[in-house]
Amino acid sequence: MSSVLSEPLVNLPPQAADRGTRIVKGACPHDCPDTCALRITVEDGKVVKVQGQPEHPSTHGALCTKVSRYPERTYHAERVLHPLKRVSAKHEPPRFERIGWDQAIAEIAGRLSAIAARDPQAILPYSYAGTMGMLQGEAMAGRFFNRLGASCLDRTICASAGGAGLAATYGHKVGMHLPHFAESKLIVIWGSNSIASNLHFWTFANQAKRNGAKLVCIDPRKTETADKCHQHLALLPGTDGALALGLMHELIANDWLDHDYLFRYVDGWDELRSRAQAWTPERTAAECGITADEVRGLARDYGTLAPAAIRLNYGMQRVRGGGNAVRLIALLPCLTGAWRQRAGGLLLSSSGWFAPFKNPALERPDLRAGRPSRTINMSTIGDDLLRDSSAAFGPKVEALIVYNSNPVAVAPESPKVVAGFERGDLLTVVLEHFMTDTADLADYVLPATTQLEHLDIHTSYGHTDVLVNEPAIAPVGEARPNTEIFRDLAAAMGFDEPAFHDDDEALLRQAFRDDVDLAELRGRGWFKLPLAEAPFAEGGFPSPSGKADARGADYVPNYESRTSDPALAARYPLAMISPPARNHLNSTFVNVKSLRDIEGEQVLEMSAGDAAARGLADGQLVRVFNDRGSYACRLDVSARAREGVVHGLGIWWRKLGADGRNVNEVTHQRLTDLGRAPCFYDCLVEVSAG
Ligand SMILES: Nc1nc2c(c(=O)[nH]1)N[C@H]1C(S)=C(S)[C@@H](COP(=O)(O)OP(=O)(O)OC[C@H]3O[C@@H](n4cnc5c(=O)[nH]c(N)nc54)[C@H](O)[C@@H]3O)O[C@H]1N2
Ligand SMILES: Nc1nc2c(c(=O)[nH]1)N[C@H]1C(S)=C(S)[C@@H](COP(=O)(O)OP(=O)(O)OC[C@H]3O[C@@H](n4cnc5c(=O)[nH]c(N)nc54)[C@H](O)[C@@H]3O)O[C@H]1N2
Ligand SMILES: [Mo]
Repeated sequence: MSSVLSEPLVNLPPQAADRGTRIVKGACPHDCPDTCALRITVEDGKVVKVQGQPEHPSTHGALCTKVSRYPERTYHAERVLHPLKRVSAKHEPPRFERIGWDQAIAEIAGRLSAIAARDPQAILPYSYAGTMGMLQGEAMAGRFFNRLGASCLDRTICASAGGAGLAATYGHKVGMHLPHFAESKLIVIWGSNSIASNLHFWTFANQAKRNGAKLVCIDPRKTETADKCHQHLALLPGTDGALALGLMHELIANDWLDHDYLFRYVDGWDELRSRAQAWTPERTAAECGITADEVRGLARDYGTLAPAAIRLNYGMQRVRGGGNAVRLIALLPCLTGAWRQRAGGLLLSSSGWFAPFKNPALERPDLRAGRPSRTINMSTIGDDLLRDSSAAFGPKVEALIVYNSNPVAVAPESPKVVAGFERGDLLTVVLEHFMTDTADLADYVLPATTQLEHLDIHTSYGHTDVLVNEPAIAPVGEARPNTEIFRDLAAAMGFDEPAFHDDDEALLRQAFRDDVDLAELRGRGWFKLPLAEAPFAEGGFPSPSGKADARGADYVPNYESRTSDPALAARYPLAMISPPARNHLNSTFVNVKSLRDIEGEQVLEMSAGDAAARGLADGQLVRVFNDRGSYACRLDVSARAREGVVHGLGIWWRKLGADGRNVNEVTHQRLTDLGRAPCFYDCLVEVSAG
């Protein structure tokens, strides 16, 4: 075995006769705020180890359990290694035959061309963040669908309520810089299980804790993060906006306000102040299902400890009022002037910091050439696949091209999603690594490369570095990068614009404007954006007025709760949330055995009181149900659950569930107040013996 080769060789393409040991610079592709820099060890053409880059500041040499198992996923015995064509009917158990790439591309291009000749808007792309890479995400796919004139997809399934709330308040998705949390004196971890889903933030929070900071966790579930905080407020799901108003009430009553900051840098303060004055600690406590003393205590900490930082995360915006809740919480640091210090303020997403550096033409919207672009919301795919053509809706969806997503498992209200995917007249093409629930319902499955096999470039929504991912190995089997598959389809459909001849190296060069130094990026593995330390110390928000906007922000209660719909709550008294399981990444990794073994099986956490009231025992099989559907899982009677709230930890592949279903069987497709996002955690259910 030869020794580890030094830096300059990292950019060499993987060779077929790849001998010796190489270290390759990579980036974690997953939908997670951490976007870690990877150090990939390749021996004789095979990846033997994936580690965190020790030199990358936030990765700091450490990876989560999931991604350190990346080789197990890439070399998994069940990887899809060649194109597959369906030979069974959609409603029958899936059977596929192996076909060659030429046949697959020719047949798919032929069928898409025939549909496009009638109306290209009957074709819909469906993708999310299976990889967050800019190239294997939308760079070439966007060009293809723009040139085709296909329907557009509104990518709302995760973060668009919070994103819209943040943008309505600050003008963009911007916030504190990650490392500065280490210097805070109070950190409020709000709607986030950081230890499970934002581990590299937790490192900084822990540093602050060791330096004497107080940590408070606001989460209906007593998570592993709550265990490690000084205080945990277990509010009812969807009541965060009320809590924010209750805190404002106390900040006003005790004059813990930065009047100068409010006067200079906030629009609509008078209106917000009068709204907040109606939210006494008692009223707030009643709405949130906590005590008035908890409201007062948190307000005192927030008003008197400095610098005070809030780590908001997307867990709290998956409810009807998610957008307004984010607006109200994002205004808290404007009331106290916490923004004046770099270790004060708030972070929900840092993704807006990248916007001025990106090339807006990468996906070539000009190729649409003025043709109409009907937009379909990915969160209502269940309803939309079942719709006929109409003047309001436009053409019926006849073809669906799915990549970087597993909608049959992750989209709300699965009974409708499955019925849509089972339509005999729907052409479904799925680009995948594995036979997911969605691939099982495809007409064609095309094998895609994993992050170890392709080039990519990454931004982040939790830090502010650009990362490169160099290919470490040649594609496994006949897998091709998404970019190549869309180039092949474009060629077969006769799209001959130069944009379709750009290879991945060319795409990488086009991803950013000139102010990102590609030599530095590829030499070191990452590029740090040049940004101000305390971005809003003197206002300067990226909003039209430069001020934070408080106008119209108000509490919006859930669709489904005991106060907003008492009749429904009488039949389905339990509020169900379905947050991520620590060892899965959405529905990714569920099929990696070592990780699935840690999670065991699909469980529902319930408090001892709620279990006793239903005569249910720990470990038994139960049925979770409402008017939309039901699924079976194992009951975990747990101190992590408060009374009245149950947790269906997600997101399992349906086919690995006890009865072939998962949590989304009971979630609904109604949308949030802002951002047209799903309300996964705004959901009432009942539970009985299975
Ligand atoms: N291990 C792991 N990491 C992940 C993921 C994963 O599946 N597994 N998913 C990734 C993705 S896609 C995302 S979007 C990110 C961020 O994803 P987030 O959704 O922020 O993930 P969590 O940190 O689990 O935060 C959810 C937390 O919010 C809590 N919560 C639920 N409802 C409410 C509510 O109404 N109010 C409040 N205050 N809290 C509530 C849940 O109990 C849970 O602990 O995480 C990413 N990281
Ligand atoms: N009930 C409930 N439902 C939820 C959530 C919840 O908390 N509760 N969370 C929601 C959230 S926050 C999100 S972000 C969504 C996530 O939904 P999705 O974005 O669909 O995420 P995954 O389920 O991880 O599926 C991603 C798929 O992309 C594939 N993939 C990865 N890399 C590549 C690649 O390079 N090429 C191709 N072709 N495929 C690739 C993976 O194999 C995987 O099957 O789910 C949402 N659904
Ligand atoms: Mo997400």
